[in-house]
Amino acid sequence: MELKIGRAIIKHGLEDLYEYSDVDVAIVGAGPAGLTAARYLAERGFKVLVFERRFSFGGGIGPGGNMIPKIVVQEEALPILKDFKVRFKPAGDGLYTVDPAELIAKLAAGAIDAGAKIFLGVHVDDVIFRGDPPRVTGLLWIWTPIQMSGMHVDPLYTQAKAVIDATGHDAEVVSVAARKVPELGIQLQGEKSAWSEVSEKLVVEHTGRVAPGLYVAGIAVCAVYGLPRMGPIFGGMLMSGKKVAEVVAKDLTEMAYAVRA
Ligand code: 48F
Repeated sequence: MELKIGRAIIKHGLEDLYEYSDVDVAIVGAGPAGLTAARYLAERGFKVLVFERRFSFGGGIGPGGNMIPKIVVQEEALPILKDFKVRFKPAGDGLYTVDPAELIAKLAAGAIDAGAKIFLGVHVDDVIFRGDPPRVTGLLWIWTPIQMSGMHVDPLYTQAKAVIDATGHDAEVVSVAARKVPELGIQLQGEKSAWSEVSEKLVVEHTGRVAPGLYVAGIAVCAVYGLPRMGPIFGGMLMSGKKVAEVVAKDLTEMAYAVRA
């Protein structure tokens, strides 16, 4: 029996790793922005892979507001909650509260049911770039426990037509690209202190392409463009995830036409 269990895991697990070493879109981070983007891209027919460093979904959703188990979403983002069948309760002034566990579960299920693949326990370490002018063409990744051990183990590659940084406050993928591929011309501005209503709008406005092949969504947008942060209000994260999906879908469709022409 043990032989069969082990072989089932190795065979099917390695088949998945092989299959997803080449994707249309690689999203880093299974927080609200990454999962929302994954769903809207996968349902358009793109091959989507999400890398998540932890062994769980949801990023910053789980702790609610300073551990009180509710998060807030504003009216403009309700259509996204409805797409994912997430329930909400009016709190006045165009604000609604949502249960964090329900939001995590339904965002993840929505992304997976739309066809996105999620690999848990993966730390994305670096980008791959090609060409002059340069374009980001993929990622280097390593299992999180290996990364945490501090031992030098060479990572593996994933090729992607588009990479989305949805890594949260530190914008880890854009940061490494800015530092190690200066030819991309990325200048990280650093996140500013809180001004929630302004930042919720600016995050969505600035969501999109940072450099050829590289996109940013969610709170990582603040670190890239020097925008104020917000607190436990998540409508901007959901709308940013949806917007980056639209931008990437448009770019990849245009790329496909250009190749065929
Ligand atoms: O932090 P996170 O939830 O980012 P988000 O989707 O949403 C931000 C909100 O949670 C909150 C906020 C809203 O008002 O301010 O902070 O923009 O999710 C980011 C996910 O990316 C993973 C991390 O574990 C988290 O689940 N992550 C970060 N760096 C890496 C990574 C990495 N290098 N490789 C893989 N996963």
